Amino acid sequence: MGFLQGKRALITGIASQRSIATGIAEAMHREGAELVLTYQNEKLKSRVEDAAAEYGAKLVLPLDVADDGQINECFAQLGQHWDGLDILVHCIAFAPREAIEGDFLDGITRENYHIAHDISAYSLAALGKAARPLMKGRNGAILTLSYLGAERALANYNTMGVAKASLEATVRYMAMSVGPEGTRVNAISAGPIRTLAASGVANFRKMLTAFEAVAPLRRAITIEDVGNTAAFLCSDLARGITGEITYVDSGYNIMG
Ligand code: 0WD
Repeated sequence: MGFLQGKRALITGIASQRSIATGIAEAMHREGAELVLTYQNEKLKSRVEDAAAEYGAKLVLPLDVADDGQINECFAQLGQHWDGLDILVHCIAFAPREAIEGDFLDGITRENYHIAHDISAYSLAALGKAARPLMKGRNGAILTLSYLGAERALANYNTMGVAKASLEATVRYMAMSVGPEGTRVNAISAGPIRTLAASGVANFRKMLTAFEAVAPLRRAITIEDVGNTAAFLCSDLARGITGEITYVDSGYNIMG
Protein backbone atom coordinates (compact mmCIF):
# COMPACT_ATOMS: atom_id res chain seq x y z
CA MET A 1 0.00 0.00 0.00
CA GLY A 2 1.34 3.43 -0.99
CA PHE A 3 1.96 6.08 1.65
CA LEU A 4 -0.63 8.43 0.05
CA GLN A 5 -3.43 5.85 0.00
CA GLY A 6 -6.79 7.55 0.60
CA LYS A 7 -5.42 11.07 -0.05
CA ARG A 8 -7.05 13.40 -2.57
CA ALA A 9 -4.73 15.74 -4.43
CA LEU A 10 -5.27 18.71 -6.74
CA ILE A 11 -2.25 19.21 -8.98
CA THR A 12 -1.74 22.40 -11.01
CA GLY A 13 0.96 23.26 -13.54
CA ILE A 14 1.14 20.34 -15.95
CA ALA A 15 2.21 21.90 -19.26
CA SER A 16 4.12 18.97 -20.77
CA GLN A 17 5.54 15.54 -19.95
CA ARG A 18 8.64 17.34 -18.69
CA SER A 19 6.78 19.56 -16.24
CA ILE A 20 7.74 19.21 -12.60
CA ALA A 21 4.00 18.81 -11.92
CA THR A 22 4.06 15.69 -14.12
CA GLY A 23 6.78 14.15 -11.93
CA ILE A 24 4.72 15.01 -8.86
CA ALA A 25 1.51 13.53 -10.34
CA GLU A 26 3.39 10.33 -11.21
CA ALA A 27 4.83 9.89 -7.71
CA MET A 28 1.57 10.75 -5.94
CA HIS A 29 -0.38 8.35 -8.16
CA ARG A 30 2.16 5.61 -7.51
CA GLU A 31 1.77 6.13 -3.76
CA GLY A 32 -2.00 5.70 -3.99
CA ALA A 33 -3.37 9.27 -4.10
CA GLU A 34 -6.48 10.10 -6.13
CA LEU A 35 -5.77 13.04 -8.44
CA VAL A 36 -7.57 15.97 -10.05
CA LEU A 37 -5.50 17.95 -12.56
CA THR A 38 -5.86 21.51 -13.85
CA TYR A 39 -4.82 23.13 -17.15
CA GLN A 40 -4.04 26.77 -17.79
CA ASN A 41 -5.65 27.15 -21.23
CA GLU A 42 -7.28 25.30 -24.13
CA LYS A 43 -3.88 24.75 -25.78
CA LEU A 44 -2.75 22.63 -22.83
CA LYS A 45 -6.08 20.87 -22.23
CA SER A 46 -5.44 17.72 -24.31
CA ARG A 47 -1.98 17.20 -22.76
CA VAL A 48 -3.43 17.41 -19.29
CA GLU A 49 -6.24 15.04 -20.32
CA ASP A 50 -3.57 12.57 -21.49
CA ALA A 51 -1.85 12.87 -18.12
CA ALA A 52 -5.20 12.39 -16.36
CA ALA A 53 -5.77 9.16 -18.30
CA GLU A 54 -2.30 7.94 -17.34
CA TYR A 55 -2.71 8.72 -13.65
CA GLY A 56 -6.36 7.71 -13.31
CA ALA A 57 -7.57 11.26 -12.60
CA LYS A 58 -11.33 11.36 -13.11
CA LEU A 59 -11.62 15.14 -13.31
CA VAL A 60 -9.69 17.78 -15.25
CA LEU A 61 -10.49 21.46 -14.58
CA PRO A 62 -9.54 24.73 -16.29
CA LEU A 63 -7.54 27.07 -14.04
CA ASP A 64 -5.82 30.26 -15.10
CA VAL A 65 -4.68 31.78 -11.81
CA ALA A 66 -4.85 35.29 -13.29
CA ASP A 67 -8.65 34.96 -13.22
CA ASP A 68 -10.47 35.07 -9.85
CA GLY A 69 -13.63 33.68 -11.47
CA GLN A 70 -11.76 30.56 -12.62
CA ILE A 71 -10.23 30.04 -9.18
CA ASN A 72 -13.68 30.18 -7.55
CA GLU A 73 -15.23 27.94 -10.20
CA CYS A 74 -12.40 25.39 -9.93
CA PHE A 75 -12.89 24.91 -6.19
CA ALA A 76 -16.69 24.95 -6.51
CA GLN A 77 -16.44 22.07 -8.99
CA LEU A 78 -13.85 20.29 -6.88
CA GLY A 79 -16.20 20.55 -3.87
CA GLN A 80 -18.91 18.78 -5.86
CA HIS A 81 -16.50 16.01 -6.89
CA TRP A 82 -14.91 15.50 -3.46
CA ASP A 83 -16.16 16.41 0.01
CA GLY A 84 -12.64 17.35 1.08
CA LEU A 85 -9.10 17.94 -0.22
CA ASP A 86 -5.87 16.62 1.35
CA ILE A 87 -3.17 17.91 -0.98
CA LEU A 88 -2.80 21.08 -3.07
CA VAL A 89 0.20 21.27 -5.41
CA HIS A 90 1.10 24.68 -6.87
CA CYS A 91 3.55 24.39 -9.79
CA ILE A 92 2.92 27.72 -11.49
CA ALA A 93 5.21 30.58 -12.42
CA PHE A 94 5.43 33.22 -15.11
CA ALA A 95 7.32 36.44 -15.81
CA PRO A 96 7.57 38.41 -19.07
CA ARG A 97 10.71 37.46 -20.99
CA GLU A 98 12.50 40.83 -20.65
CA ALA A 99 12.16 40.53 -16.86
CA ILE A 100 14.16 37.28 -16.78
CA GLU A 101 17.19 38.18 -18.88
CA GLY A 102 20.09 40.63 -18.90
CA ASP A 103 20.27 43.55 -16.52
CA PHE A 104 17.74 43.40 -13.68
CA LEU A 105 16.83 47.08 -13.72
CA ASP A 106 16.73 47.28 -17.53
CA GLY A 107 14.08 44.56 -17.62
CA ILE A 108 11.93 45.66 -14.72
CA THR A 109 8.77 47.71 -15.12
CA ARG A 110 5.77 48.17 -12.84
CA GLU A 111 3.81 45.90 -15.19
CA ASN A 112 6.44 43.11 -15.37
CA TYR A 113 6.91 43.18 -11.61
CA HIS A 114 3.18 42.98 -11.08
CA ILE A 115 2.65 40.05 -13.50
CA ALA A 116 5.55 38.02 -12.08
CA HIS A 117 4.30 38.43 -8.51
CA ASP A 118 0.65 37.93 -9.38
CA ILE A 119 1.13 34.65 -11.26
CA SER A 120 4.13 33.24 -9.36
CA ALA A 121 3.50 34.24 -5.73
CA TYR A 122 0.04 35.70 -5.07
CA SER A 123 -1.52 32.68 -6.81
CA LEU A 124 -0.29 30.37 -4.03
CA ALA A 125 -2.14 32.42 -1.43
CA ALA A 126 -5.20 32.70 -3.67
CA LEU A 127 -5.38 28.93 -4.20
CA GLY A 128 -4.69 28.27 -0.52
CA LYS A 129 -7.50 30.62 0.47
CA ALA A 130 -9.95 29.02 -1.96
CA ALA A 131 -8.92 25.50 -0.87
CA ARG A 132 -9.04 26.27 2.87
CA PRO A 133 -12.62 25.16 3.62
CA LEU A 134 -12.07 21.86 1.80
CA MET A 135 -8.72 21.20 3.52
CA LYS A 136 -9.62 22.15 7.09
CA GLY A 137 -9.10 19.49 9.75
CA ARG A 138 -7.76 16.76 7.43
CA ASN A 139 -4.01 16.92 8.18
CA GLY A 140 -3.63 18.22 4.63
CA ALA A 141 -0.62 19.68 2.86
CA ILE A 142 0.04 22.48 0.41
CA LEU A 143 3.22 22.42 -1.68
CA THR A 144 4.82 24.92 -4.05
CA LEU A 145 8.01 25.09 -6.13
CA SER A 146 10.76 27.64 -5.59
CA TYR A 147 14.30 28.22 -6.78
CA LEU A 148 17.62 29.35 -5.28
CA GLY A 149 17.22 32.73 -7.03
CA ALA A 150 14.81 33.58 -4.19
CA GLU A 151 17.71 34.04 -1.80
CA ARG A 152 20.74 34.65 -4.01
CA ALA A 153 21.17 37.12 -6.85
CA LEU A 154 21.55 34.80 -9.84
CA ALA A 155 22.29 36.03 -13.37
CA ASN A 156 19.15 36.39 -15.53
CA TYR A 157 16.69 35.08 -12.94
CA ASN A 158 16.06 38.72 -11.98
CA THR A 159 12.40 39.58 -11.37
CA MET A 160 11.48 35.91 -10.96
CA GLY A 161 13.96 35.75 -8.07
CA VAL A 162 12.12 38.59 -6.35
CA ALA A 163 8.80 36.83 -6.96
CA LYS A 164 10.21 33.55 -5.56
CA ALA A 165 11.38 35.41 -2.41
CA SER A 166 7.79 36.57 -2.04
CA LEU A 167 6.57 33.02 -2.66
CA GLU A 168 8.83 31.63 0.09
CA ALA A 169 7.63 34.26 2.56
CA THR A 170 4.06 33.42 1.53
CA VAL A 171 4.76 29.78 2.44
CA ARG A 172 5.75 30.83 5.96
CA TYR A 173 2.78 33.13 6.51
CA MET A 174 0.36 30.56 5.12
CA ALA A 175 1.86 27.89 7.39
CA MET A 176 1.13 30.19 10.33
CA SER A 177 -2.39 30.81 9.08
CA VAL A 178 -3.59 27.25 8.42
CA GLY A 179 -1.37 25.35 10.86
CA PRO A 180 -3.95 25.48 13.68
CA GLU A 181 -6.41 23.79 11.28
CA GLY A 182 -3.96 20.93 10.74
CA THR A 183 -2.83 22.00 7.26
CA ARG A 184 0.87 22.19 6.43
CA VAL A 185 2.49 24.46 3.81
CA ASN A 186 5.92 23.78 2.32
CA ALA A 187 8.08 24.50 -0.71
CA ILE A 188 10.63 22.50 -2.63
CA SER A 189 13.52 24.55 -3.98
CA ALA A 190 14.48 22.48 -7.01
CA GLY A 191 17.73 22.48 -8.94
CA PRO A 192 17.50 23.47 -12.62
CA ILE A 193 15.44 21.08 -14.76
CA ARG A 194 14.90 21.47 -18.51
CA THR A 195 11.16 22.28 -18.78
CA LEU A 196 9.10 24.79 -20.80
CA ALA A 197 9.39 27.38 -18.02
CA ALA A 198 13.17 26.84 -17.83
CA SER A 199 13.56 27.43 -21.56
CA GLY A 200 12.31 30.99 -20.88
CA VAL A 201 15.31 31.69 -18.65
CA ALA A 202 18.24 33.08 -20.67
CA ASN A 203 21.41 30.88 -20.78
CA PHE A 204 19.66 28.01 -19.02
CA ARG A 205 21.83 25.35 -20.71
CA LYS A 206 25.06 27.03 -19.60
CA MET A 207 23.71 27.26 -16.07
CA LEU A 208 22.82 23.55 -16.05
CA THR A 209 26.37 22.56 -17.08
CA ALA A 210 27.87 24.75 -14.35
CA PHE A 211 25.40 23.26 -11.85
CA GLU A 212 26.44 19.68 -12.64
CA ALA A 213 30.11 20.57 -12.22
CA VAL A 214 29.64 22.12 -8.76
CA ALA A 215 26.77 20.23 -7.07
CA PRO A 216 28.05 17.62 -4.56
CA LEU A 217 26.10 14.83 -6.30
CA ARG A 218 27.52 15.96 -9.71
CA ARG A 219 24.24 15.35 -11.49
CA ALA A 220 21.20 17.29 -12.62
CA ILE A 221 17.91 16.94 -10.80
CA THR A 222 15.02 15.04 -12.44
CA ILE A 223 11.29 15.49 -12.14
CA GLU A 224 11.26 12.05 -10.45
CA ASP A 225 13.56 13.41 -7.71
CA VAL A 226 11.20 16.32 -7.09
CA GLY A 227 8.10 14.12 -7.41
CA ASN A 228 9.30 11.71 -4.74
CA THR A 229 10.15 14.48 -2.28
CA ALA A 230 6.81 16.18 -3.00
CA ALA A 231 4.94 12.95 -2.29
CA PHE A 232 6.81 12.59 1.02
CA LEU A 233 6.25 16.22 2.07
CA CYS A 234 2.50 15.93 1.36
CA SER A 235 2.16 12.64 3.21
CA ASP A 236 1.60 11.92 6.90
CA LEU A 237 5.26 10.83 7.05
CA ALA A 238 6.09 14.57 7.02
CA ARG A 239 3.44 15.61 9.56
CA GLY A 240 5.97 17.54 11.66
CA ILE A 241 7.22 19.68 8.76
CA THR A 242 5.61 23.01 7.85
CA GLY A 243 6.73 26.42 6.63
CA GLU A 244 9.94 24.91 5.27
CA ILE A 245 11.88 25.26 2.04
CA THR A 246 13.35 21.84 1.20
CA TYR A 247 16.20 21.77 -1.31
CA VAL A 248 16.09 19.06 -3.96
CA ASP A 249 19.18 20.26 -5.80
CA SER A 250 21.97 17.64 -5.56
CA GLY A 251 23.31 19.77 -2.69
CA TYR A 252 24.17 22.76 -4.90
CA ASN A 253 22.98 25.36 -2.37
CA ILE A 254 25.51 24.33 0.29
CA MET A 255 28.49 25.13 -1.93
CA GLY A 256 30.41 28.40 -1.49
O1 0WD B 1 14.50 24.47 -13.45
C1 0WD B 1 13.28 24.45 -13.30
N1 0WD B 1 12.49 24.02 -14.24
C2 0WD B 1 12.72 24.90 -11.99
C3 0WD B 1 11.38 25.21 -11.88
C4 0WD B 1 13.64 25.02 -10.83
C5 0WD B 1 12.99 25.43 -9.62
C6 0WD B 1 11.67 25.75 -9.58
N2 0WD B 1 10.88 25.65 -10.70
C7 0WD B 1 9.47 25.99 -10.57
C8 0WD B 1 8.93 26.99 -11.55
O2 0WD B 1 9.32 28.31 -11.24
C9 0WD B 1 7.44 26.77 -11.37
O3 0WD B 1 7.00 27.43 -10.21
O4 0WD B 1 8.67 24.87 -10.74
C10 0WD B 1 7.37 25.27 -11.13
C11 0WD B 1 6.94 24.45 -12.33
O5 0WD B 1 7.72 24.80 -13.44
P1 0WD B 1 8.25 23.81 -14.58
O6 0WD B 1 7.70 22.46 -14.38
O7 0WD B 1 9.70 24.02 -14.69
O8 0WD B 1 7.66 24.49 -15.89
P2 0WD B 1 6.45 24.18 -16.90
O9 0WD B 1 6.42 22.77 -17.31
O10 0WD B 1 6.58 25.22 -17.98
O11 0WD B 1 5.19 24.51 -16.02
C12 0WD B 1 4.91 25.79 -15.52
C13 0WD B 1 3.49 26.08 -15.86
C14 0WD B 1 3.17 26.81 -17.14
O12 0WD B 1 3.70 26.35 -18.23
P3 0WD B 1 4.09 27.38 -19.45
O13 0WD B 1 5.49 26.98 -19.75
O14 0WD B 1 3.09 27.07 -20.48
O15 0WD B 1 4.02 28.81 -18.94
O16 0WD B 1 2.87 27.03 -15.03
C15 0WD B 1 1.60 27.19 -15.58
C16 0WD B 1 1.66 26.83 -17.02
O17 0WD B 1 0.93 25.70 -17.30
N3 0WD B 1 1.14 28.56 -15.56
C17 0WD B 1 -0.10 28.86 -15.17
N4 0WD B 1 -1.10 28.09 -14.68
C18 0WD B 1 -2.25 28.69 -14.39
N5 0WD B 1 -2.45 30.00 -14.57
C19 0WD B 1 -0.23 30.24 -15.38
C20 0WD B 1 -1.48 30.81 -15.05
N6 0WD B 1 -1.73 32.11 -15.23
N7 0WD B 1 0.94 30.73 -15.89
C21 0WD B 1 1.76 29.69 -15.99
